Amino acid sequence: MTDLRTVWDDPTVEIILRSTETSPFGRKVRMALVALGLGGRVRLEPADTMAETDGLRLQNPLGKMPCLLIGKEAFFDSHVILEMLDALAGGGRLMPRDGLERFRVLTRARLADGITDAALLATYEDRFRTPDQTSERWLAHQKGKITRALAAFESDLPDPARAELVQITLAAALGYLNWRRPLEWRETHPELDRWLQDFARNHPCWTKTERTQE
Ligand SMILES: N[C@@H](CCC(=O)N[C@@H](CS)C(=O)NCC(=O)O)C(=O)O
Repeated sequence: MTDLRTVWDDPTVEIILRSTETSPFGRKVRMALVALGLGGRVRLEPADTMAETDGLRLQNPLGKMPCLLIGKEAFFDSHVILEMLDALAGGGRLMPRDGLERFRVLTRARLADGITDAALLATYEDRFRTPDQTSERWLAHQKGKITRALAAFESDLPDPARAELVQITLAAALGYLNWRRPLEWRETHPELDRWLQDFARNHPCWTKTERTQE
């Protein structure tokens, strides 16, 4: 069996993260790399998910980023990559190693991912449909998911002093909401808004992964 650490430490193996700076799922990976001190090993190579000629579609047949290339091998999606980074950091750094708490954390992280998924679908509705094709019903359906998930986090906030799986995933989701604005959430969820400010203040992984382009 190939040892992950051995491959990661092999300087002849190139490690590339296919992601734009603007991808919220890519930002999860970039935040985790910074939080775990693993970023130096990885080169960021933007991907164009709309371009047929972009090698991303060969690397990940779904054509989605982020996609982590270790030599010629591709690993996706963001959750799998965060599991890999946690393992590289010795395990138990981003998520509990085992026990019921592990599955609680994984579920909370999927809830936060669901905010981003719904926000992306709302964004794509704009991008892929002409104004007369836009389904307000579909947009309301996605906004309902976001609103319910935000309420769940507002009433049970993760510890902002830690940069672990749930916090990183939630911060990436909220950052994306702040950018794309499928709905206004900050005034209606003041605790969560404060939570993001605390997280941002506490962890350089937030500022170091802010997008430098629109
Ligand atoms: N579940 C995936 C979602 C990835 C995803 O949806 N990425 C978006 C960009 S943030 C994408 O590549 N969209 C292009 C497409 O769906 O064709 C993950 O966690 O990595």
